[in-house]
Parts: sequence; structure tokens; C-alpha cells
Amino acid sequence: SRNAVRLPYNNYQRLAEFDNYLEDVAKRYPDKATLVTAANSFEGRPIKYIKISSTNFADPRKKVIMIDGGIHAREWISPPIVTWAIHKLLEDVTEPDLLENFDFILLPIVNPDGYEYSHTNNRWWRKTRSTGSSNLSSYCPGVDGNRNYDFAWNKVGTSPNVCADNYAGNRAFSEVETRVVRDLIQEYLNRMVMYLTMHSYGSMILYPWGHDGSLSHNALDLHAVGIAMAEAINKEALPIFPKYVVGNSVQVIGYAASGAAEDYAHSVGVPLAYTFELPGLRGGLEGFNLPAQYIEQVCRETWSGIVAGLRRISLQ
Ligand code: ING
Ligand code: ZN
Repeated sequence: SRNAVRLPYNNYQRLAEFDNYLEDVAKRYPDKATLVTAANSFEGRPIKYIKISSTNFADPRKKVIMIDGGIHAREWISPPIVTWAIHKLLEDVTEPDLLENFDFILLPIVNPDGYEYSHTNNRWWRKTRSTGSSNLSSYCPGVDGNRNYDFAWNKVGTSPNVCADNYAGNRAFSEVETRVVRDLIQEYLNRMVMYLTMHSYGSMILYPWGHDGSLSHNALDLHAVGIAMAEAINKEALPIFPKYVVGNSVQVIGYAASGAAEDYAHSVGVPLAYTFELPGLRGGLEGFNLPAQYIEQVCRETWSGIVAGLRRISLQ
């Protein structure tokens, strides 16, 4: 429609732009899309997600796909990947059959407080911004969301130091932000076949178990679908980016971490649970600063990867 809000993909956007887009696109596609504010973040910002279904989530034969982003504040390429999926499912539909087989839960920014803080105060902020019960320190706020899930919580790859970037919180699910993701996984668990969480950086597709490097009972499936996604991405990627590597989280990224979303989703029964490490161009902290000119390219290639994964699931 003429007055549609467009989310730019040639520059990184603030939370308000994302929220504005989600509100608008949901209004423009009321038959397929529902915008939900799941909760307010620690600092009171709404945590919004969009449900997309051609059958109002009422067809029990349809499999549910969940994609989230922005749990780590500084990984700015993550949220636009999720809104691009919304764009491709509603506005620029080149795979109309996807909604015949799947319902989607799309949550672009799990951690809006951290995301805003990484724009206003500290570009390299990773955690939430909570203080009080989850983190008694007010000079070092925040919990690492991807260490806060309730699976092997606080066992490995975490820190008891409240100031550390991998502080797990004082208990599993201390953070309202991770409870939102938990509750969505639980709500759709009987039909959720795939859970993707978008991080950066490294050009990797990681699968469980991330807490100890062992392989899941369905590692062969995880690997096959992971390879299908990576091959599709690698075919479209610019040659200046590293090729995607697929494998067990510990074996590919080189460290174990407990309390991660991928492990939690898999532990409660989501068969295909992955962490995407989206591309960076340079090393060190600069890897989180993917030059804005590549946002759209990475959105396009990542969407191709997701579609390839879904096509493979449809065959099963
Ligand atoms: N990477 C993930 C992290 O939380 C990860 C990688 C996921 C490791 C799951 C182990 C298990 O450290 C980023 N970029 O945050
Ligand atoms: Zn991350």
C-alpha cells in the first residue's frame, strides 16, 4: 500500500524504527500477521514479535518455525535478518508455498534495552541491562541472555563476575527477555520443528550440544539441514565473506557454553535448533560492525539459506 512504512536495509536502525515497521506491516497484512507485545523489558521497552500464518495458527498439520534476533545487543546484523524474513513472507513473497506448510514466530529484538544501549552508550554492549534481583550490581548491570536459559545453567563458559560479558545471571531465566523466548517455545512446542537464533559473527551454523560438544540423538538430521542452509548461503554470498561452516557448536566455534537458547530449545524437544553466526568482515570487535552496505546482501543470502532448510524439512 502507498503509505507503507519501509525499514531501510542500507543502514542500521534504532529500536523505534523496528517497532514502527512491525506495527505497520502487521496492520497491512491483518489476515496473515499478528503483532504481539510479549512483555516489557527490564527498562520497560516492549518486546514485540509477529506471528505469521495463512490459517491463523489453527491447522495442527502445519509446523511452526521460530526465528529470533538481537539477544546480544552489539550484534547489529541480527535483527534485520528477522525483519527480512517478515518482509519475504508478507511483502515480497517469492516463496508463496512456505505458508502452506509452516506457521512462523518472528522476534527481531529479544533484548531491546541492550540494543538501544549499544547505540547510545557503548557500541560493544552484549548483555541485558537488568539490575536488582538478577544482578545485584548497579555498577555492572546486565546478564548474558545466551547463558541464562535453563539447560545445564551456569556450568561452563559462564562467569560468576557480574561485570563479565558472559555473566549467567543469579538463576536460570532471571531475565524477562529470555522468559519471553522460553514461553514462545513452550506455547508452540508440539508443532515447533525449527528454532533459529541469530548472532554474529563468524559465518557458522551451530547445533547442539553447545554445553559439552557431544552430539544429539538427531545430529545427522541437524547436520543435513544445516548443510542445506549453508550451501544455499555460500552459493549467493559475496567472495569477500568467509564460507559458512556447519557443525556442533563446541567443535565449530571452539568453546563450550551452557544456558544457551539453542541447547534449551533442543532440550525441551525442538528437533532442529541452530545458532547462526552471521558474517563479519574484520576480526576482533570490528567483526560486530559489518559495514552497513552489506546488510541487505546478508539478509538476502541468509533468507535463501532458511528457505533451503525449510524445503528440506518439507520433504521429510
Ligand atoms: N555466539 C554464541 C555465544 O553465545 C554459542 C555462540 C552458542 C556458543 C551456543 C555455544 C553455544 O557465545 C555469540 N556470537 O554470541
Ligand atoms: Zn551473540
